[in-house]
Amino acid sequence: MCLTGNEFNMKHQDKVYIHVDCDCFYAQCEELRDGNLSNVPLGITQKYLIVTCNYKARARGVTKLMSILDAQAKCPEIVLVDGSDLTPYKAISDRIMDILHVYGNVKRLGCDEMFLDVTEEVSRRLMCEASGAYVGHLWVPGSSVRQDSIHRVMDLRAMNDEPHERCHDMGKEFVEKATTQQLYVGSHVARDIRRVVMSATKIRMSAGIATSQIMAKLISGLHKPNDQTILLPEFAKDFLADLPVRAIPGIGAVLQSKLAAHGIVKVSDLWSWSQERLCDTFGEKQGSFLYYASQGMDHPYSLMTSAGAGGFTEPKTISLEDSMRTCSGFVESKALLQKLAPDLVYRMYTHFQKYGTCAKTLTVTYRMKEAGMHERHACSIAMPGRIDASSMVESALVALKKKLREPFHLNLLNIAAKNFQHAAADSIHLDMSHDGPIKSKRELRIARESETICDAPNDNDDASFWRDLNDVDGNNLAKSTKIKKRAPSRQVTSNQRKKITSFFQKK
Ligand code: TTP
Ligand code: MG
Repeated sequence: MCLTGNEFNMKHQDKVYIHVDCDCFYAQCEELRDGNLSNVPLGITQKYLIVTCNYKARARGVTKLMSILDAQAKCPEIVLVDGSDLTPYKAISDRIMDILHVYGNVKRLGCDEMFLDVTEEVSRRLMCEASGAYVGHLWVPGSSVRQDSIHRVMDLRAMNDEPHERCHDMGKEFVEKATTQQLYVGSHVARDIRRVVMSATKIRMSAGIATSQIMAKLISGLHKPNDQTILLPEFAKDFLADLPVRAIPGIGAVLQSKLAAHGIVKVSDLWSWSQERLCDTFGEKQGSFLYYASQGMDHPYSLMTSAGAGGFTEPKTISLEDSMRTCSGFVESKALLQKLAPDLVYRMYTHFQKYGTCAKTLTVTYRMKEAGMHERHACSIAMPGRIDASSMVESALVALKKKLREPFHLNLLNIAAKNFQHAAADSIHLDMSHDGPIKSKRELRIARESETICDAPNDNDDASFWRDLNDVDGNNLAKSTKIKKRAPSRQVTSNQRKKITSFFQKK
């Protein structure tokens, strides 16, 4: 924690990380189910939004998180498939995780993106052969980067191909540097991984290869779809300089506005701030995170550990949430909690089986209807001794009653299991007798769900940046009924959904 940036950088520069991210993930999953969907512009919907779309639809101007209405205006023949049941996507995601383990320690970031520490695999390969050439793309200063859509600051794409003569003409000395060689070999590992995933699951993915996780993630989408990019550490600051701070994974809307209040808009604006000043202004955890991130380095907290079964890093939080137009009073809150709780119990159960730990704290987070979209309030309570859906609902209500007085109107409710501690199997009372996960999920149409991998400073986690983004259009909620009626969407029936689920599980 007290290492200076340079000391830390020197210690970690010999690492090789690959960040992989599936291309239009839900859309690819649906195309696998029904091959005909590959030939048409396809949008996957949740509520009133296109959560993703295939690249045919993107070529027509449709983007992730566009409203259905806007997407239909851009591309009237778009085929829409409801993507609110995440079960088939999770099944495919799990299969990809299993494959990646062969190549090194893996950390799951979201359902379609993972980090791999391939340092050992690279060293093994380097012992046999040096690599004079990389595969895929190499980012060099001077290549421009653009934001893929107005809704997603962090989705970066290369504007033009890198000037090839510059990549290949960087000098023998440069190419022979140990880090360059490692990353070049890393690019071969990334290509192999993408090929194996493709042949085993038919899913295309893109990758970023760098000496830090943060840079690997930032560059992995530059040449989407189905391609990969290397970033050498000496170019990290050139790459970062003009990026808006919000593009940094871990900087959510809340932190972005705090930074803006201090005149920090671009990443390079952070460079004139010392680590001490950042910590004094934004707090120890957030300040040091900002310092490392602005240099393109991983914060020590976020580094991959081999903790957890099979090399998985144990999630620190399991949370489920739903947003709605209005949820008024405790009776309606209870009804909503009753929908969320069974799935949380199920997730705690699978978590316990995998890691042998059980959450001690239950946190309920809510957003008042009249409040700004990033203004959330949280209240916590001890996890009930016997963990079943109804006692979880009762505990959550007790927590809410400490904070709220009727009348009140919410438009978002989240319940989270936190503070996981080791527990003996006979001391845990997890009862799922009321609801199985599939049943609850189908009924629920959970807007989003998340497993937060690391304890992140405030809004510094992937789940929250998805959440924030989905909320960007939150004030369009009122339109949703109208849209649904007008949309000639090809919705999947529950029978079809059953077939899809068993199809993916068999594969
Ligand atoms: P992304 O990786 O952001 O998107 P993508 O894989 O569809 O497209 P890309 O080629 O640009 O990577 O997210 C993965 C999946 O998560 C996506 O297929 C749909 C879902 N998703 C949400 O449910 N809510 C969101 O806000 C976003 C951005 C994605
Ligand atoms: Mg993706």
